[in-house]
Amino acid sequence: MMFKFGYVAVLGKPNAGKSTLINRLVGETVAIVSSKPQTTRENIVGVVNGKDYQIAFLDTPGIHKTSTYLDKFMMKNVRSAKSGADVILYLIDSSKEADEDEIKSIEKMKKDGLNVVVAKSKCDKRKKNDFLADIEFSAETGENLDKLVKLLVERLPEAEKPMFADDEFTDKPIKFFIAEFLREATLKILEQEIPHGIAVEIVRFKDGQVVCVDADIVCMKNSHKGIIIGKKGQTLKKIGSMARKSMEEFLGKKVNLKLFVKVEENWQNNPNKLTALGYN
Ligand SMILES: Nc1nc2c(ncn2[C@@H]2O[C@H](COP(=O)(O)OP(=O)(O)OP(=O)(O)O)[C@@H](O)[C@H]2O)c(=O)[nH]1
Ligand SMILES: [Mg+2]
Repeated sequence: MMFKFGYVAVLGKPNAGKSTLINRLVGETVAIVSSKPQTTRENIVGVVNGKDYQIAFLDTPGIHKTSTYLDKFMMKNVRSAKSGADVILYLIDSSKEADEDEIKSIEKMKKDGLNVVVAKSKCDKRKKNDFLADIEFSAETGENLDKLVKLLVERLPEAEKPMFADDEFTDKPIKFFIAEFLREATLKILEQEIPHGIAVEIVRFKDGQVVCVDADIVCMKNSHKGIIIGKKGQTLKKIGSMARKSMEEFLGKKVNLKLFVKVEENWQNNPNKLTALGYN
């Protein structure tokens, strides 16, 4: 039997379950997950290996209307994933009602001749959603994941050999994950709009028996800084300890994490700052 390899771009609205699906299939954390929309900010590759196939999934930011430069950066990522992929896996959240605009945009992709598989995610929490998808699945319970992979493999082009080595499961460097684990902790611990205004900058990363990480949490306003730090520094301490645990699990080593909170008004619209943060 011929080997198959291809890129599958996973698209959908914010919070549709794209990152959760990819993590589950890869078996590693390649993308942070939270209950808040717009968690993923850029494309991340997650590699899944089978006996006669290799799939390079592209996790993408959730599709949303743009207002800041950061939003524009995020949607540029979606467009590039969409145009570079062999297959598009479009996720519809079946725990929510169907959305007319979304259905129209799926029809347009098909009309444009794109190789689209439409899947309803979160079928463990299914609501009345009449949209007829190719398949439904749950990344939480694992229902239909094998069928979903089979469906995708059928659509992949043939290839001589895998593109990624056995032990290579992503395209991002370690420092990226370190920053993302810290951002994930802020998304989980902070409320409302504050986490959306946060970026993380790794100021120092020193590998050794113990890994030393100094990181800046960049936020939009002085009032946000106060909330992030919390009474007697309690909130920042919680964020740090959650992030450190994820980092230690990922690296398999102890981590010494030092956090600083900085205010950088309107960084989401500052091209230089965005470049410095890696959003370029
Ligand atoms: N019940 C249930 N919840 C799920 C499932 N998949 C994901 N979730 C939850 O849905 C929320 C969003 O998941 P993400 O994987 O971050 O969604 P996303 O599409 O990557 O979101 P963005 O990065 O913001 O675009 C999280 O709270 C997940 O735990 C599922 O199969 N069942
Ligand atoms: Mg995501």
